Amino acid sequence: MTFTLDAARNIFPGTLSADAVPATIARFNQLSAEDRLALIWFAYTEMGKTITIAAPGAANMVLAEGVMNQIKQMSAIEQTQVMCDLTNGADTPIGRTYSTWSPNIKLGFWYQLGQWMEQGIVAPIPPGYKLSANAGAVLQAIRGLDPGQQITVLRGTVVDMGYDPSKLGSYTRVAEPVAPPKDVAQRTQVAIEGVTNSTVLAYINNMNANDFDAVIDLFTPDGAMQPPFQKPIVGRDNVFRYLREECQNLKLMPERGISEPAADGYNQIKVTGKVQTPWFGGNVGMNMAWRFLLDPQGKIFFVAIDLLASPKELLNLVR
Ligand code: 45D
Repeated sequence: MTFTLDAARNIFPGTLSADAVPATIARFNQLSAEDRLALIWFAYTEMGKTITIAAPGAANMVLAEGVMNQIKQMSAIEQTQVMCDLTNGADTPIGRTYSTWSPNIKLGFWYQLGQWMEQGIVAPIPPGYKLSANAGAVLQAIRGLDPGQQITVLRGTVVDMGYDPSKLGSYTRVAEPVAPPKDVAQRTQVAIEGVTNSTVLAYINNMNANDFDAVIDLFTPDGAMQPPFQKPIVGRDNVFRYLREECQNLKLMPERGISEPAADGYNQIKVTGKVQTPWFGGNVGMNMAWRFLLDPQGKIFFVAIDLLASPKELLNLVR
């Protein structure tokens, strides 16, 4: 084994990812809880005018139902307190439950609360609430992002809420059930301009079919996957769990790429294209890159998935 994970992470270093996303989330996290809630509300309702969000699947909602019903029964003041506590990462029973949920369950929970806030079932953001100057500036920064970056910021804020799961001790993770992979007859095959590598094509096609057993077979035992703005997830067991928890029903639409030999018989392949999330379907195409490092046997030692800084980056295939 010659490549280290650190070396692998640096393949195609000229790839420009959307740094505005973590920068905006960091600014957001400096704000008061009230400002954060109001800001998300404004950002979410503004976005909702141009891009529609899909209702979460029933499977997600069932898993959050207990907490949602508890909140429904509270007074308006208590409801506001729960939302502020979640935003502050407070150590409360609801904050602890929330932190065991997968991102999709967290998003489904907020989706439902948002609807209830609109309907007056849950305490709304006080009418006429004025954002602080800093919060206004963060909202303005979000307005300036492309839609793919906007939804990534929103998702990031939701995922970060609740009690810190690393302080929970041992706990059971709660994620939506994994649906069986698509029937062979329903599957699609992509073509990528400039890339015919069978591992890369199988990766994309099996991801699109939710066939995570087949996807994980493409990895080396110590293989790693680095999602956008995250540290690598290392080893088959961890990657497999991530695939089952967070990667159902994505649509990967690669467009073009480049394949070149790396040291010691490895191959590095960069592919760019669009990705759709089931939450927004065809309404939002995120500009993405995949940077693969394949071992001499053609197994995936490393793949980074990057959200790109701009559509121009889709054409950046230099080393
Ligand atoms: O606080 O190849 C209110 C991987 C106000 C796998 C609210 C991938 C109060 C490998 C409005 C109620 C996964 C890495 C809040 C590929 C308040 C691979 C509610 C990439 C919070 C390609 C807010 C996949 C709400 C990618 C309801 C890039 C917000 C997937 C909802 C990206 C926001 C998916 C939603 C993204 C955001 C999904 C639903 C970015 C969803 C974003």
